[in-house]
Amino acid sequence: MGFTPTEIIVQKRESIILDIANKDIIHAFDIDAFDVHTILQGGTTRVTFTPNKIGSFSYHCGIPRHTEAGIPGTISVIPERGVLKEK
Ligand SMILES: [Cu+2]
Repeated sequence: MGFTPTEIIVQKRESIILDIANKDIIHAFDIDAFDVHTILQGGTTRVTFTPNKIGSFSYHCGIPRHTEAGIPGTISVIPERGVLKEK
């Protein structure tokens, strides 16, 4: 009922590809902040998205009752390389 790792750090506007392995019953991978909602069957599921805002956001399994039982992870989005100050 948790993800490993529990924290990922990415850059804003970077194309993110996550290959998520699920060795358990059906789960989901949800980052509400970026409207990412993917069902994880057994095996590996690829999730792609591009974070468009800076900050700290949580990801979790959105299957009913799993959210409450699970341990959310944190995705930290940092400024793009070469951008010193965000407006
Ligand atoms: Cu789950």
